[in-house]
Amino acid sequence: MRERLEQLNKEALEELCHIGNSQLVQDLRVKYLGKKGRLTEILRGMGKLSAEERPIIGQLANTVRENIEQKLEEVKVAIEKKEIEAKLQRESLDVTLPGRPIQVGNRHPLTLVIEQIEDVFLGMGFTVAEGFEVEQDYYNFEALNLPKDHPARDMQDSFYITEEILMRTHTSPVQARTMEKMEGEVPVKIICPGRVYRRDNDDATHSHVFTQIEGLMVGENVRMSDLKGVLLEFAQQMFGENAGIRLRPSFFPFTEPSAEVDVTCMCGGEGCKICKNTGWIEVLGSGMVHPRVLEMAGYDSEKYTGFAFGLGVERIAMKKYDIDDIRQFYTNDLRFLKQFNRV
Ligand code: 2NL
Repeated sequence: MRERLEQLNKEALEELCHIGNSQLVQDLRVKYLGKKGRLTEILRGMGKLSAEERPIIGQLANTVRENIEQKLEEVKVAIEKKEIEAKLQRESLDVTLPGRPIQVGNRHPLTLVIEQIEDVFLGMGFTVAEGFEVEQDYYNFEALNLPKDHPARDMQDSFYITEEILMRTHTSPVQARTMEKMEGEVPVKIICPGRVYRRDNDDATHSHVFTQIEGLMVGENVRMSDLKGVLLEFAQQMFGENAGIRLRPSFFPFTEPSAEVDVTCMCGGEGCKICKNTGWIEVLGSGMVHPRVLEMAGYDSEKYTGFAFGLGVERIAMKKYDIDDIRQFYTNDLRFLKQFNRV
């Protein structure tokens, strides 16, 4: 038995000298010292020993166990050290390399212009109202004095979803709904930005989807002069304090009287490519809200009046940033979009 223990001691130490990874260390621990290991197997024979021999062999067994354990620990530490060194070598990292830049997005040019326009009107006490892009025929046309047989409906060929539901052709339905919700309360002072849809063949100056901002003010004694004052303030904040406005008679089914509004060009009226040498840029359509529109929305048109206007955001953005094709706004070309990083 003594010999077997000594043999085991020798064999174990020998085998431990030749292993190369930490999993094998664990395997050898099981093989020699485990519950079903070689040492346990030998010690099973203890019962047959005499009373004198037993403590001596017991002590020897303990020594063998300690030897093997110590060697296991030594080998384990050495292997782990080697493994860490190899890993560090493999994963060598140059901490002096510059980091990868994080791509930061920027606002879309249309968003920049919308926000700028919103700021101007918020400053004059208007609030921003938004609504549905898929609308009922009633709010898109009927409530705006465009009955079913109205010829102006042909002018705005629309995307219909059903007989009664369509993609809105302007943001006016937001204003009609807002008035209806206010139940005759005044003042109404809102601007409504949003996407609108018209059946059109896309080209450099036409897009079947575009962005509109409409404004509406309803109250007692709201006059054409209020419209002029608000729009002049808007023109000066957008295009410079020397900007002026010019109103030309026009027609819209939802306003009476109606006017197109021109703003003096950034060239200062000298004449340039942008204003085609006229000194003026056509910026928006406007007018006094048609009494029938007020009545349909629940306002007494004998007591209250209102003005309204509508502008196309793309047209303004194209002039502001000298963009020559409206489709640029909707094709998501990063080379285009990234140019508005800091404007
Ligand atoms: C244009 C002209 C305009 C309006 C929009 C409006 C809305 C209500 C009542 C009356 Cl609820 N009018 N909106 C009025 C005049 C012109 O838009 O050229 N837009 C691009």
